[in-house]
Amino acid sequence: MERTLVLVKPDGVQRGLIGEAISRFERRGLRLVAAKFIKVGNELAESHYAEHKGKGFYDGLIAYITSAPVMAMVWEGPNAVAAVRQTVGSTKPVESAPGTIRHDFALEVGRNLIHASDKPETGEREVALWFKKDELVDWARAVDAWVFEK
Ligand code: DAT
Ligand code: MG
Repeated sequence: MERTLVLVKPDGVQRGLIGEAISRFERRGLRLVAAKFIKVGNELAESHYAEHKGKGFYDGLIAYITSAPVMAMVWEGPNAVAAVRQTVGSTKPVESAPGTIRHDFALEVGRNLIHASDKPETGEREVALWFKKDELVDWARAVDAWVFEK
């Protein structure tokens, strides 16, 4: 089953949107695998955003993600990466579709509330970066057969 890393970023936490985000992923049918509420240090922030090092917004991005606690989660399901990106919406909130989290709650790219892995390979890398193996919970829901075809 495909897995993806989701962060409710500091603005989402400060604005009381953890529950809203979790609720949307639950309603979508995704299965929660792991969650932790943590203050992100520079080392983790820099590894997580390594692909953006050198870009104009990089320093602001590191300052933002380390500015207050985040809610880090792993969600799984068929095509979990694409499903979560769709529910989250485009990077720039004003370009995201109505009904997405970024559309419904955000205005600025530097305050776009949620991180979600962008490809299955990124999902694997990011899950391993944020969670130890024994923090990932292998479980079945009674409703799984009504959400997952196989
Ligand atoms: P996403 O978070 O949708 O995967 P990304 O990986 O391209 O987007 O960028 C990571 C984060 O960096 C993004 O959520 C917000 C910030 N960011 C991206 N492009 C930016 C820009 N042009 N100006 C300011 N911040 C930006
Ligand atoms: Mg990205």
